[in-house]
Amino acid sequence: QTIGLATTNLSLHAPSQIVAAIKTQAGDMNFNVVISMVEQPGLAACKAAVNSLLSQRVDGLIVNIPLENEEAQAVQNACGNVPALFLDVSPELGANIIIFDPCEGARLGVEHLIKLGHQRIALLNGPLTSVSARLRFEGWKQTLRVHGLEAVAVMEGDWSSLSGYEQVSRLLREGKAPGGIIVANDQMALGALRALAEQGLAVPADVSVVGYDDTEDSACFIPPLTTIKQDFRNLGKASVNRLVALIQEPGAQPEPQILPVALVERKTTA
Ligand code: IPT
Repeated sequence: QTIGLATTNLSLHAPSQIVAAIKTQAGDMNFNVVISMVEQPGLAACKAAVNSLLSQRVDGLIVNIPLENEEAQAVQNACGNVPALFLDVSPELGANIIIFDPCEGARLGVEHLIKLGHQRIALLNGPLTSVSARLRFEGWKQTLRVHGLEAVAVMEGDWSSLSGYEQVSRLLREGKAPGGIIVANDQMALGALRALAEQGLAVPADVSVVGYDDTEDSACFIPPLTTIKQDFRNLGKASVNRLVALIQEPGAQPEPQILPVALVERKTTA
């Protein structure tokens, strides 16, 4: 049997590691995986990807594309009787979803810096068109508020390391070096580390940096990155197991499944 996997841009580290994990688990369960990658954001491209998978007669679909609730609903409808599982949607979506806990991930990063004594904290968002980027941003702001703080700067990148480099370079050129920067993913944190190094700022002595994802390379950044771990292997296992169960029992009640995240303390915070 075959699993259809519709995915966002695979040149990004997290989605490619998610696909790898899904492929491994599917192989272990004797399922094929066919992949369709969208190059454009938005519903039209996602629907085209899903339709191309459906036309290949897949038995179930995993969708790792950021979708608003109405968009996910439309994709779900397009799937008809073929079960679909969503990985990048709001926890409020009433469908089959598996996501990492965004509130917990955001809280862990902010509280880690606050415990180290930081008060001047800057935020580097992912693209706010992405529901996951918005949920992380909301979680950061809420945790800061609980501690009587507000971000000293808010930036927005596009998940790429280059965007992280550009955003943090600009902030530093304006002479606004914060005590800590919380970044929405490890790739942008990589760019942030380069920007800080170029401006002669030491990490973590002058500025602390917290990433998000814990992708395979993050332990080899200079310095090794402190980050929020989303266990992509675990996501791969959970999503294939869940989809296979849905294929075998299509009538099951839709359920949100929230996976835990964890702070991984390395060398970019002090
Ligand atoms: C999310 C990653 O955290 C982020 O780094 C980026 O790669 C993004 O995906 C791409 O859409 S993980 C996702 C399952 C919310």
